[in-house]
Amino acid sequence: AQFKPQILSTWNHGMAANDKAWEVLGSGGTILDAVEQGVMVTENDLRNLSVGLQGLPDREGIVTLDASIMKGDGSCGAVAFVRQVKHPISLARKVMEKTPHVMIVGEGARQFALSEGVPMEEEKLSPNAKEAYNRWKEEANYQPIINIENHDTIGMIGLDKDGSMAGSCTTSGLAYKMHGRVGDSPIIGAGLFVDDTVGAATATGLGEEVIRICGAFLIVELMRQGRTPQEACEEAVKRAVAKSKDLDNTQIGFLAMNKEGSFGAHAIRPGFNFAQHHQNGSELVDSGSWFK
Ligand code: SD4
Repeated sequence: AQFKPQILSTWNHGMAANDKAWEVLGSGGTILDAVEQGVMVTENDLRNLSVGLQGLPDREGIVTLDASIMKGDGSCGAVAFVRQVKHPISLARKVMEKTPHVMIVGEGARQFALSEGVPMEEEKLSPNAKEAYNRWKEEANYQPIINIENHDTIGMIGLDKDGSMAGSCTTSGLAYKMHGRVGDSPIIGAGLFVDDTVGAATATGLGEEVIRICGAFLIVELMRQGRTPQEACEEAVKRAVAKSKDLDNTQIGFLAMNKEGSFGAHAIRPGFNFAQHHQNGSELVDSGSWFK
């Protein structure tokens, strides 16, 4: 069968990431290479304060990163609560390909990164992150904030012309989180899930609320049962709204596609968008939402 290649990723920084992923696919890379190298663009983007080492720190002023990667055949890898690693997505891929494990966290993940010789950086807040952190310290009483405007994790899902699928998700997590806090992004089935007999899904927003409902897995299972990607995302949002512990302060966005190349997205509140790249070009699409 002939499949329609497509790359989707969360938020407008997904446009640049998708361009890269598309280029990788076009030059003979696998779909796994595409979703890895695509989000590496965002991990390198100094303007993004929610992905990569330039992201906002935890409440101790330390940047800790989470990432996961998954192939449609069920292979997956993740790192969480890792410091100093420039490309957590590549480290997640190494966990998948070079270890018998799925997830390595914290100092163990940093040690693994050192042993693999991946690019690392001295710990130092980026100028933007430092300024924001100092402002937060003055005002926040050490309380993690749940800023519904301030989510820009990248989750990317893709399909190639042979019907292979893969996904990636990478983040510095919630700004000013407690030290050691891990969100949904590195948790397979929460922030990311891919099964290339069915489809793929990824999530952004308040990770606690995504984990609670196994968001990405839920969406893929709903698609397996016959829902369209759009219906599946809407059902997952409904579920998240019903189970939310703090609906007034929660934003979540889900993004999904199935093997036929149909796609969908939905969020709790307005403002979520995603980038789409397919054979006819690329665009930024606004999702619908539970609250209007
Ligand atoms: C987390 N889901 O750590 C991430 C945050 C996020 O855009 O999506 N930020 O909970």
